[in-house]
Amino acid sequence: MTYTPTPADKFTFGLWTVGNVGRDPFGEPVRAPLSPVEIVRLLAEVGAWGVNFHDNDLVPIDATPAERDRIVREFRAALSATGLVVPMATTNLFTDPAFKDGAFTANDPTVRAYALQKTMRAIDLGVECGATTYVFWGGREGVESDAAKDPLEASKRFREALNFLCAYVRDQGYDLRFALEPKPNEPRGDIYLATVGHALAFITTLDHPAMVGVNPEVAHETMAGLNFLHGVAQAWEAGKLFHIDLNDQVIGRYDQDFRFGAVNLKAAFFLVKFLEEVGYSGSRHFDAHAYRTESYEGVKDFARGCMRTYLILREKARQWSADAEIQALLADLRGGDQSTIAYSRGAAEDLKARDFDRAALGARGLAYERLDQLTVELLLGVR
Ligand code: DIG
Ligand code: MN
Ligand code: MN
Repeated sequence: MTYTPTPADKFTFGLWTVGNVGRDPFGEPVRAPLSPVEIVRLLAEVGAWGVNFHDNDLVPIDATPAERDRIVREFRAALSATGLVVPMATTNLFTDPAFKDGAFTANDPTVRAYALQKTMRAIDLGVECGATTYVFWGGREGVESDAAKDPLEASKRFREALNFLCAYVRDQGYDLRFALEPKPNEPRGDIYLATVGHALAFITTLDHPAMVGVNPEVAHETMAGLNFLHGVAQAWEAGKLFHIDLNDQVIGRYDQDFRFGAVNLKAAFFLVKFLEEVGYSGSRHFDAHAYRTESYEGVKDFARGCMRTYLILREKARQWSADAEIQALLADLRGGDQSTIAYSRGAAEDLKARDFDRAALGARGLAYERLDQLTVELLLGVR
């Protein structure tokens, strides 16, 4: 196995990921900025399939229409020359000071209107470059103090904005689906729609819920102390896993956006196993960046590492499913009558009358230690 990425693997990176210049709250940039064209070429060199962007990753917020057209023309020429595609686009509604109190949920109605304008223009740009998924990460949609904003009013504003933008996409006839990306906090003290669960519930309240899904991110659910796979599985079951942001994160820390698999290999393994087993066909998007210590050669190591780890874990998942001892344990654990009890009055009466040997139910050893150790040993390469 060479673990070399191919277009069929659908690995994507945002312009902002490998283009991250290493600025952090305590330090200035350590890497010179790369142009969108240079980033496309870097991603082609490491074997990515696609590239995503926020509007202002590609077109500076104060660019003239002529500059915008030139930048887009050069970017699309680089895409044609390298074969990279643009599956996803999104709006930067979090950097400019105008959005310091949020965009769609800002208390100032003029800010909310400007956010809609900026998003419509960014949607046009994304569609022009071929995007079919549009992500909404509400990085500033939140509060430091609940004195500042009524959560019910904020939810109503968020809904109105998404309903307006869904109607815009339908009116334009765009082939575009929206994916909400939850995060519990940072940069705001608390961010609305904090987890996948919050977002899935919110989607049901929209005018066009079929157009809207989720874009779960490993680091964000992990920051909330949650099991990322469980949120992804619930989104998948609901038909709402429209996109996914892969990276890694130490629980309880700021958003680290580490290289995929850099922290919790077992969690990454079960995630890859799930995505491959259910046949997830969307982008494998790495929303992550290299350590601040790295040169651009290190950034390429970062990007290659994200993809290699995914491919290695995909192969490990195949081994796990073919491992006779693991599968025998699973057969034993999951064996027996698994049929569901469909309700009928007779079924209810039979169940109420049934004798259970509660002691026997509690006495059985389930061999999860053996099963997990075999999994760990497979991941450690000794099986
Ligand atoms: C941060 O995790 C967010 C932004 O980078 C972007 O809006 C979204 C798309 O990956 N993720
Ligand atoms: Mn993140
Ligand atoms: Mn993300």
